[in-house]
Amino acid sequence: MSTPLTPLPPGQRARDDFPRFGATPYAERFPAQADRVRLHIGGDVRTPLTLEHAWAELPRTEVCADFHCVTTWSHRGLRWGGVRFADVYRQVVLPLAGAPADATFVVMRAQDGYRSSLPLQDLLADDVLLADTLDGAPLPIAHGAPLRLVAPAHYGYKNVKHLDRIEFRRSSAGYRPVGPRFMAHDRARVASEERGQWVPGWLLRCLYRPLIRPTVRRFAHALQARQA
Ligand SMILES: Nc1nc2c(c(=O)[nH]1)N[C@H]1C(S)=C(S)[C@@H](COP(=O)(O)O)O[C@H]1N2
Ligand SMILES: [Mo]
Repeated sequence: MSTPLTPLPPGQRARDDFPRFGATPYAERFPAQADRVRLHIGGDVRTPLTLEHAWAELPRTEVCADFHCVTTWSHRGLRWGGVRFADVYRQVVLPLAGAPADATFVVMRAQDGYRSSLPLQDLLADDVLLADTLDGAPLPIAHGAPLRLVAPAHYGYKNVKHLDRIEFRRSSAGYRPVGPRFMAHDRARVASEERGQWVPGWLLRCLYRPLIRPTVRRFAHALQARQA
């Protein structure tokens, strides 16, 4: 047994591997463009733009963090590399796209059609990264190539892989989260067990746990089939 680190958040159990995982309809979907960053900035901004070549000019950093899936598995000690969300916001989104200060509802969309949202305030935290490397190597397809959000304080479902587009919006009107509404918490903070809405966290733990094994298997098979 290795020495336990800090205790895991409520209801979480450590697993040694870091599986490819997600909402089941996305298991068989893959990014069309996986080897270079191309990020659209839109929503209620003055000038929508695409961040592509300028990506390489942004200040890079690393974040070491545990990863917590809402279905109760956690994988400890990942090392992500990329650019802080806050740096992209301050150096690109505010000055070049002209995001208004009240556009605080942020939608993130992925190449596989997946999407999630977070309040801007949560995304500006110091440990939130737009990551393009994992443990020193380019982000693999399994974990979100070419670019993913890493927000360690929030459940995995907010950590959008294959990130394609970020929208800064004045309101959530017209936005529909992936899956049933009870599964989508606005913030989904791990420490306060915000797994979903209306249904308590302890009940969601019980509902989600049996789904882990079949989901891991389905995502692994889909990746093998794609690579075969
Ligand atoms: N594009 C995309 N991003 C996604 C998902 C997905 O299905 N598609 N699933 C989310 C969920 S529920 C989890 S737990 C994590 C899993 O990340 P991993 O595959 O790197 O373990 O990705 C999140 N981001
Ligand atoms: Mo998840």
